[in-house]
Amino acid sequence: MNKGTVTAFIGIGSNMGNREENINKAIKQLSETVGIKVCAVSKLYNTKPVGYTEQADFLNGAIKIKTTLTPHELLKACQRIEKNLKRERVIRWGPRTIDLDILLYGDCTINDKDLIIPHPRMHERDFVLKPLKDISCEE
Ligand code: GSY
Repeated sequence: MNKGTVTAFIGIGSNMGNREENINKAIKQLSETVGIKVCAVSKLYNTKPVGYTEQADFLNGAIKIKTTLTPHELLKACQRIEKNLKRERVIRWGPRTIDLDILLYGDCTINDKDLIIPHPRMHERDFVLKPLKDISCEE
């Protein structure tokens, strides 16, 4: 990618249906999105649900991308992929086929009604930090 390209990290998780397949489909759709190049994908970890605990275990990972999209364009792309994979918000913190969270976007900080970057709870979530560590040092 050319000038104006930013490195960003996305957290990914699923705890409904075929979790690994959902995650792989989401990564494929990310990589097929104009303006996004997937550079690294972490290992996937089976994790106990945090917050609302009466739900199935999650499979969690992290993805490093290079992107020419703005943070809000990237958010829209993630939301489109969640919708394609039939994510439904039945219970607020409840089960989901796929969850894509922008964790970091270059050295940007954003705090508006739609988007907070860095992700406000990433530092307290092992299911985010562990996969992020897998890929954070790769160039
Ligand atoms: O915020 C992401 C959705 N989520 C998760 C998750 O992805 N993994 C685990 N282990 N617990 C979670 N609780 C929520 S909400």
